[in-house]
Amino acid sequence: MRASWAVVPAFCVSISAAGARAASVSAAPGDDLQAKVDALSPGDELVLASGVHRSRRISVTKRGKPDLWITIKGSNEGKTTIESSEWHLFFLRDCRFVRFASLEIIGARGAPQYDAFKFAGRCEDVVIEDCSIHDIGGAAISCSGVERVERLIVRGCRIWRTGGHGEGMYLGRQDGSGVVVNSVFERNWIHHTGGDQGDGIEINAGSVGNAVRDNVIHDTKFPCIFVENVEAGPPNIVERNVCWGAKDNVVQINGNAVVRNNIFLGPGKAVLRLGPEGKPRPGPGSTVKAFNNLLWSGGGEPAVSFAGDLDVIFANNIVDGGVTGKPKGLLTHNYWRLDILGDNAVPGPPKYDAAMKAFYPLSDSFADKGWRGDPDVPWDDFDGNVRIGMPDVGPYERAGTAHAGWKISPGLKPTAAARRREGPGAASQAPGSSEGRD
Ligand SMILES: [Ca+2]
Ligand SMILES: [Ca+2]
Repeated sequence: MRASWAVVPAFCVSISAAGARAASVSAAPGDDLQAKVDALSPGDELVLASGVHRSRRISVTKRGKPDLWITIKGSNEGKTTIESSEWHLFFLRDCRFVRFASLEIIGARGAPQYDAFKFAGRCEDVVIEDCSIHDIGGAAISCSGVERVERLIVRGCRIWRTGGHGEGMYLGRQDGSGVVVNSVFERNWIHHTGGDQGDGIEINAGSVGNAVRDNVIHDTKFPCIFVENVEAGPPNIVERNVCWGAKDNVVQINGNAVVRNNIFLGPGKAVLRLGPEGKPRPGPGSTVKAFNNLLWSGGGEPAVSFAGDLDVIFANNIVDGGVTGKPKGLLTHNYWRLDILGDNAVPGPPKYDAAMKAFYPLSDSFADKGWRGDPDVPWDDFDGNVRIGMPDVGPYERAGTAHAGWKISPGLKPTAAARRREGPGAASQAPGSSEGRD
């Protein structure tokens, strides 16, 4: 039975496993959200009722505990929208163990440049999930003014029509003086970013040890994924993403990263750029490993562009398009459509239906033609399936003549577990997708 908000107790107290009092508090449209957030203690959750809340900046400086997270979320009884009228809706400073979920965030008409989630100081263990962020005056997630952010997870979010500099996510300071590390950005759908730059996900200098995986990113201005970091440290892992369409390079990786099992498609300046534009400045940990990617430009335009001074290990990739620049490093077991660099693992044209974004090979010509000479060569494929025998060349491990995995389309990429539950071809559920405002 669905209870109306009038009869739901506004304050329910329960005793957590740790023995602390944890409360669930609700907020109705018109309530003072800052006051509600200020009153939260470790373990508490604030549930915003469905409807449109209008708010100025909400400062979040709360610290939960490992077993007592603080949660701020929308009601599951309908869409909860927060319309922001001021710079930076959620301003997170020095917070820990805080989770945001199931919120739609939009900018008020005529609001100035602002970000939906703006981080400052030192934040750890923050989760933002299943949110829909669009028509805002700045970035959706901005860490441009932080000292250090660690273990940030952004998952299952749809982000579109950003403004200002326009990044979907801007992670770390440009000059490396503030970093985002050991964080995960997964299963997001980022598209039609706006503003004057509009990168999809941008990881800046000194930000290392992050995972960017299973995202669907398309129709951006600057690259869909831009890893600017060239510094040493645990590499940034970019895997199982599908990206298409940028007014710049579709994906640009400047250094110290493992890029594997991705499907990157034109149009764009180059589909994958390895190394900085302009004068290369490789740092001490700059090697880029690119394994089992599909790079498709659709013609003679560059599918891959090498900066030259950057060390690469480039194997098991399908390069369906042109090549610019001269690589430095090891290139082996790749398929080259036009210009052959090193060996060519597979003769003849690839057999897949590019017009339908269906790149599962229609023949077994790529099967077992790959290389396993590096520990970062993937053991799974784009769909999350285990690779059998030698890795196949490209993002898919062929198992049978028909593709049983997710069909590439705008929307959230479903998890392998969800696909198994729902069967092949199951439509992905995207937050905010019911609006049809693409
Ligand atoms: Ca940018
Ligand atoms: Ca195989």
